[in-house]
Amino acid sequence: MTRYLILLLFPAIAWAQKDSLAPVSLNEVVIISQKSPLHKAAKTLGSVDDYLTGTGPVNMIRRGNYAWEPLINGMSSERGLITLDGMRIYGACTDKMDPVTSYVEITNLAKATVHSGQSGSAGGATIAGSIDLSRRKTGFSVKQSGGDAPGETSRGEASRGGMVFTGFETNNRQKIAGFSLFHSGEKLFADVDFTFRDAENYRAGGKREIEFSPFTKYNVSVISGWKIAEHRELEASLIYDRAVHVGYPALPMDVGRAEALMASAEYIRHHVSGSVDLWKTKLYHNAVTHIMDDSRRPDVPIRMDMPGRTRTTGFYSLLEGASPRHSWKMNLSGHTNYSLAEMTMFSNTPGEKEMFMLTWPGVSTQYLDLYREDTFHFTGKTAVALNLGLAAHHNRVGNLFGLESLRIFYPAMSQGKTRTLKRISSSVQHRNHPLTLNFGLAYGERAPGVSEGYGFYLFNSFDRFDYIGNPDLKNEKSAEVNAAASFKRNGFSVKLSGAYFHILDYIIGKPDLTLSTMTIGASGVKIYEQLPYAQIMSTDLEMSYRFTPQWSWRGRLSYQRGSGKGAGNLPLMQPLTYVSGLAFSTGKYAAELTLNGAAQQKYFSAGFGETPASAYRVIHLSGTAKFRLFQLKAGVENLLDAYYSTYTDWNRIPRMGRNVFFNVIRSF
Ligand SMILES: [Cu+2]
Repeated sequence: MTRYLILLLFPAIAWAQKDSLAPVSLNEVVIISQKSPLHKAAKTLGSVDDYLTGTGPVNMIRRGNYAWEPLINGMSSERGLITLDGMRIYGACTDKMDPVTSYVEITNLAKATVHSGQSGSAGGATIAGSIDLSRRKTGFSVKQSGGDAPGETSRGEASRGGMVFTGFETNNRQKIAGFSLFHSGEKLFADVDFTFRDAENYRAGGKREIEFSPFTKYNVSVISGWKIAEHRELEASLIYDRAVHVGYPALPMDVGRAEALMASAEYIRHHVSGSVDLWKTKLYHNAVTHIMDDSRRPDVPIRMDMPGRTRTTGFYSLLEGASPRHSWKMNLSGHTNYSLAEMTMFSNTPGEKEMFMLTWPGVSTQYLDLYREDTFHFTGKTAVALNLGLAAHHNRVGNLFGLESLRIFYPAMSQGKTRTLKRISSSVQHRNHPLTLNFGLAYGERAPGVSEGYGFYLFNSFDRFDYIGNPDLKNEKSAEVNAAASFKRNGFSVKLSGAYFHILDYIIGKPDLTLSTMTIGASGVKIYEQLPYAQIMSTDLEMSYRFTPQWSWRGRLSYQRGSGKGAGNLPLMQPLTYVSGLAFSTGKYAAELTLNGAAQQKYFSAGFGETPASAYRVIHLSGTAKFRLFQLKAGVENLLDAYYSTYTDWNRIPRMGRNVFFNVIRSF
């Protein structure tokens, strides 16, 4: 039990403890399921964003207190990949106010798996890496021992249960409430959950109120499985998420409504043949609506409405097999997406006509992908993994008005464009207890995102430029080297890891002085262009030590550096950041004292509007107690009420000041 607990307390080192047929890639797993509230020193009822912050190479860009944008290895969403059980979802905001992670709740998820670089390309082309969110499900109950399907419990007969939870946070008066219920039978299982959150404006250090920072969120999900026959299952999942009145204090606009409906159906077969263990085929559809406006802002030069929406339909079919010395995976996947965003500007002069533009001109994306992964176990100690992927990518501007608008800048532009995207990666792992060494080489490509290719006057409030897409962009290509070494003995563990990306035809906005702005007050217009190359280095040192069965310490140092040929430093690169936490836990009680901080940011991108983020230090304190009827988690974040902002805070908007929180969970 204690060993299990420690494992969950330090998800960062959990990868080293898997059995010898585990994948060679350096993935990191965050356990999100609320079933074991002692598992993490952070808030049990924290947001998905709270859970993802600081997991492996993931950091979160903050534009307010809601819907943070994951950065993987210092690269923002166009270069990364976020999937929900393999499902692709496109955010519907031209300003990245709705990353995929904002449309799920902690009750929907069991875990999040973070892959760095090409090791995360099983779900499609990526450069930075991927985050795969896994649905939480109770699964079937099994009579015979040795259940073989993932997600199955070892319960003997049908069972029912659930939990109710509630939470409160003093700083922004956030109220959290919800429940989850499950039924688990031999032939049928079902999980239902609901979560509600409502928060007012938060206060930065010194009780300074940050205006336009409230949010309200509702989320409901259902997942159910039916065992058609031995080793054959059908599974269906539905998530509906709705956020209203979400404030983005770092941006000039807020969100009236952000809504997503995500549905999928899956056929799963185990023990297909002697060499094939698993065959899964999924069909899915999701629809995202994002209603952005400035109706709540008192003083704006011009009123704007900017709604956006995306629709995505897709599938995947995955085969997995293993023999004693070889395991493999093959995935055929595809999706089609439609993205449309518009902007209407209402003049303050009476009688003057409003102006209408398509900021995403009805762009459709068709994507088909074949992926193969092989892991060879040469000896008990050495394993080699090889991944290959090939994708066809097609974009088409569906709206003629939008196409004509873009043709003002690109008269010869055709309506559609097809690309092929290749990727390959190899890695070697050598385990010789207590030491594990990893080394990998990889190459990958990505297509420009919808904004980069076809965006029309998208205002970036960080550098205050209007951005125009470029349909002639070439694929961005990344060559990657990664290495890790870890040592683990007698309760002590240390892991040093690093990745280096050499990115060719790096896509970035560059000022075009001949163009005039659309947004009032904008500094100019930037067109997406490509640098010959850019370089990003990401490093991480993690340590933990268990002094006694009750007391343990963990520490972490992270650092990133990025620069582009002819463009100086890249934006959003992590200065030296540290975490040091002292934890105490018994089966019944747990407590942790954490110090988080960073040195001053030395290398920043003035061209992107960055100013050097200052050094800071914050202390958090939390505790958990397990009673007979319920579990209580309480704590104080930012104990000393520091006023600070970090390199991921958009426009250097300050973070939350002192915050006392309570989480109560009752399982039954
Ligand atoms: Cu938006």
